[in-house]
Amino acid sequence: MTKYRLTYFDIDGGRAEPIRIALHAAGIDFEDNRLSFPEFSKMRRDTRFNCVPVLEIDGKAVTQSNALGRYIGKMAGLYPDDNLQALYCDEATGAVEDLLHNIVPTFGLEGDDLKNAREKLADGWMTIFLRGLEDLLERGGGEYFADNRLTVADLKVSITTAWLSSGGLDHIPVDLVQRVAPGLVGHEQRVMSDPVVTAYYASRS
Ligand SMILES: N[C@@H](CCC(=O)N[C@@H](CS)C(=O)NCC(=O)O)C(=O)O
Repeated sequence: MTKYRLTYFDIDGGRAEPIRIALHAAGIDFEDNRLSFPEFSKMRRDTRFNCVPVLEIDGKAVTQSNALGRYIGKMAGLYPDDNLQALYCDEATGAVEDLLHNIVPTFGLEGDDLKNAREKLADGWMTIFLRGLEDLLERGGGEYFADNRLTVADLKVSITTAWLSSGGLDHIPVDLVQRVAPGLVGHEQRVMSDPVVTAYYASRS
C-alpha cells in the first residue's frame, strides 16, 4: 500500500490544510508530520525549495501546494474532470498563491514598518485579490469556484479568508473580507459547514 507523509507546520491552516482535508476525504491514511517553527528551521535547508508543505509518497518527496492539492483532489473527488472547470479551479488556487506571496514580505517587520506595510497591503493587493476572487466565485455561479460543487479551490480560498479574518495578522482589519468581498464570507461559511470539511475536523478532535 502506498505510504503518504505530509510535512507542514503544526497549525490547522495554511498551505497544507486543503491537502489534509482532501487526503481525509479520499480515505487515504497519511502521516500528518507537524513541525514546530524551530523544528522547521532546523530541517528547512533539507527540503527541496526550503519550504513546506512536502508530501512524501512512498518516501519520494513532492512539493508545491497547488500541485499536491490537484493530485490528492482528483483522488478525493474534489477536482473537476472537465477541462474548463479545472482551469477555473486552478485560477482560484493560483490567485491565492499570489496573494500569499504578497503577504510574506511583511513577516519579520516590526512597529511602524509593519503597520505601514500591512495597511498598504490591506488597501492594495489584498483588496485587489479578494475582489478578484469574489469575481471568480460569481463566474462559478456564486456558491463554488468551479463545477458547481466543492473543489480544492473552495478549500484553499476559504482557509485563506478565515485566516485573514481571524485577527491573527496584525493591522489587517478582521472585517476586511466582509467589506471588500462579502460573497467570500458566505462562501467560507458554506465550505466550513460542508460534510467533507466537518468530517475532517471531527476526525481530528
Ligand atoms: N509555492 C510553494 C510555496 C511554499 C511556501 O512558501 N511555504 C511556506 C510556508 S506556508 C514556507 O515554507 N516558508 C518557509 C520559508 O520561506 O522559509 C507552495 O505552494 O507550496
